[in-house]
Amino acid sequence: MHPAIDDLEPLRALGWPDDPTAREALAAAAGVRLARVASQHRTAYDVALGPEELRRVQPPMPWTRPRFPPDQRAAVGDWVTLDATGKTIVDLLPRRSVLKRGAAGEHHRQQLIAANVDHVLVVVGLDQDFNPRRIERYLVLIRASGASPVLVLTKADQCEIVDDCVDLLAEVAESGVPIHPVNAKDPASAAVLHPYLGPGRTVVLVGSSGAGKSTLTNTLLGRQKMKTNAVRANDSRGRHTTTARVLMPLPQGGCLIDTPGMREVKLSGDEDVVESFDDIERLAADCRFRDCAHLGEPGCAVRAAIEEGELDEARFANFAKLRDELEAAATSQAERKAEARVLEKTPGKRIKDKYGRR
Ligand SMILES: Nc1nc2c(ncn2[C@@H]2O[C@H](COP(=O)(O)OP(=O)(O)OP(=O)(O)O)[C@@H](O)[C@H]2O)c(=O)[nH]1
Ligand SMILES: [Mg+2]
Ligand SMILES: [Zn+2]
Repeated sequence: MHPAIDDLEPLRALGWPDDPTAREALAAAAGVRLARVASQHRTAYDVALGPEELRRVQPPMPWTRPRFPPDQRAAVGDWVTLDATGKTIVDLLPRRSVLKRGAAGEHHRQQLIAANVDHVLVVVGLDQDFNPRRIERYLVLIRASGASPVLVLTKADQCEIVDDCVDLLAEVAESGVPIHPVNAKDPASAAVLHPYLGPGRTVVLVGSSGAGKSTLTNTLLGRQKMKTNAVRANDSRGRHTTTARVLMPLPQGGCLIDTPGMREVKLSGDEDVVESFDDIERLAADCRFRDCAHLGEPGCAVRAAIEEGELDEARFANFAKLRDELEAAATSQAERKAEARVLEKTPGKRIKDKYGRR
């Protein structure tokens, strides 16, 4: 058993769900103390042991090997157990959810954004940041995460067409995805988000730089913890003020993870694009060909819907783009995994490949 993990109450305040699945996972883990990853550094982690207690710890040896699978190293939000010294991570608990994206660059690598979150709050400014196509991308990523999406439209206090924007997004998001226009600076307005917060719960805020993630974080925390910065007047772009992902306990219990603004919302390869566009999927059932790609085949119900104005052409174009992008990412992902398996079996291979076979 875990002698030091008898008292789970401080951890519940940190978002520990304390349900049978979570307890089972904990019982199966090695290590003597449970903690939650609050931030990541080049080689070390800061973990929280309770709402008031942060500690710098080291990863276990295997994680430091270059070939160790990156998704099996801890990300912000992960639950880990520590050894008897309390200074080294021993085990990573199975994740209930993990939000990831394709890392920036051409290599189709994956980047973990946050683990064990219940809700992903997509923070979008009701200024020039507002872009339904980008929101569609976020929704595809979130669908694959195991967490639920919530759309938070900030700067509602500065926008005159809030209702129109909400209506527009209601067509983009699947039914059931909540949409909340807020003034992120105003606690009374941000209070609509309280149902997603509280003991045993975790939210992560994602969105472009300048959207108001840190402003909202400060308002929900009730203090100015995160630095914020004005956006550029001409295009509403932020200045990438937040530079690292960080998990913070909230006064009402539970945790919130603030993240740096995303320049690119790339698919990781593990998503399912069709699932997120259920309107297109429904139309496709009436296409003449089972495998219709809706690119000009005869008897295509999707093209017909576009011509009749029932389906937004721009939404379809985004769907087609995401579908291609997913295929490319998934192919690279599969190739990388196959290569890793070969390297695993023949440790000298990488060096031989690099310097030429002799
Ligand atoms: N009026 C108004 N201003 C807001 C609102 N939300 C954010 N802002 C302002 O928008 C600017 C950018 O906000 P930040 O919270 O720094 O944005 P961020 O998403 O954290 O940006 P990065 O850290 O760069 O990713 C700040 O000047 C905020 O005061 C809002 O709802 N209403
Ligand atoms: Mg920020
Ligand atoms: Zn078709």
